[in-house]
Amino acid sequence: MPLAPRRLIAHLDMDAFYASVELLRYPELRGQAVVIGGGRDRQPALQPDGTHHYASLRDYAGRGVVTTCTYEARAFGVHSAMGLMKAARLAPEAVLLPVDFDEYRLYSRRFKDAVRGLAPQVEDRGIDEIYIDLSEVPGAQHDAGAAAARALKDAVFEATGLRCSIAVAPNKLLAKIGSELDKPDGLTLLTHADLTTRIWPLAARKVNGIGPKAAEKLAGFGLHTIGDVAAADPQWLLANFGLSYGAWLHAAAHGRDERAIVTHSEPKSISRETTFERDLHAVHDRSTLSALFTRLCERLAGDLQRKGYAAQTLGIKLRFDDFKRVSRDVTLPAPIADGQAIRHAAGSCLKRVDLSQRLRLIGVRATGLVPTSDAASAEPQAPPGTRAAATRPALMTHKWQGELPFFDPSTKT
Ligand code: TTP
Ligand code: MG
Ligand code: MG
Repeated sequence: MPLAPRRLIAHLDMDAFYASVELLRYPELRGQAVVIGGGRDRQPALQPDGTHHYASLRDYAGRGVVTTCTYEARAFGVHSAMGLMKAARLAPEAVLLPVDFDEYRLYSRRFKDAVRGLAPQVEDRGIDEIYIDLSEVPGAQHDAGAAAARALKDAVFEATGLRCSIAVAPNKLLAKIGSELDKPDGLTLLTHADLTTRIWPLAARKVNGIGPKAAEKLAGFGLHTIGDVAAADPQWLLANFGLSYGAWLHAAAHGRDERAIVTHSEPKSISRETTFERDLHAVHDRSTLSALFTRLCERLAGDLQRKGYAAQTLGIKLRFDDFKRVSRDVTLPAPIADGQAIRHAAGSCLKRVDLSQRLRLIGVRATGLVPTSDAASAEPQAPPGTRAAATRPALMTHKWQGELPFFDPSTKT
């Protein structure tokens, strides 16, 4: 029987991700200290001569924080989550750019697609990082994944113009630590033999799973590095950190981690929201609101159906003209995915809110998602009962009697 291939797990993390995406748009800022933070109203002004006028960090006043920054800004000590005012003292000359999540999401999708094109076993870990199982990628076993990692970096650059750092290791834990070791533009190969030299000297906090609290507690016992934790008596760890976390600490510090790559994850919620161009009132703008709300529900239904889910719980979110937020939800006897049913359920939530104030924003959210079976979604005649429940849910937490505040669900909009 052939031997099982050695596990080769890569962790890929984009370099200064948001800042690097901004540099694609403003290439003249390359090489400069650039800090990302603050709202959309701080877009660089386009001058008549076609150049941009950038906001300088020194002029910033407010309570915003640094989202991320270029490596040039990091050289001054600036880092993510630092107050912008403090950052301005460290790097007054830095350029301040606002965040643009839509753009980052677009590039996130692009780099992930580029990776999947070469290595399909990908686990999504957020906007700028992924794990990739390279164990079965052709040739990877011959050079510990070096050529595959190189090819991934090139593919990401070709698809996005962005650099990333990759580490290939025997497991996720070591790969995650490794991708930071040679940032930016790093390519790091780690084996268990590197544990003592490259991993043990690092701060315990570098282990994904040792958060600030655990790190503080460890430090209280004089355990600062991963090596310190590795050297600690395992029984002592169990006694002080609990059976499960203590055992995990011991294994992690020794570089042991058997977790598989999870290529498919179920979304926790799907939502849609809209901010109005002008604040709307439930009575005075009844028909406009009703139409917008129906449309929102239909779009949510479209999202659910496209992704193959039905929702057990439906919720609404409102923001009023004074920015106060309110949310309500309702749990249904059977999951729904149909626009009309969603509209009914969302309408019932709305009825439970005092709507005397003007609204800025309205949102609908589906949670308790259950995958609709292929058969049910392909077959228009779903089993009896399912469909009836789907179009007219009997609500568990709220009854339908009485008048709805500003729209009648039967009104066509
Ligand atoms: P990171 O990967 O932690 O940081 P980075 O990509 O900016 O820099 P590098 O990996 O080269 O060290 O985070 C990815 C993005 O997530 C980052 O560009 C901005 C965002 N982010 C926040 O919004 N808040 C934070 O506190 C951090 C750390 C990141
Ligand atoms: Mg990153
Ligand atoms: Mg990251």
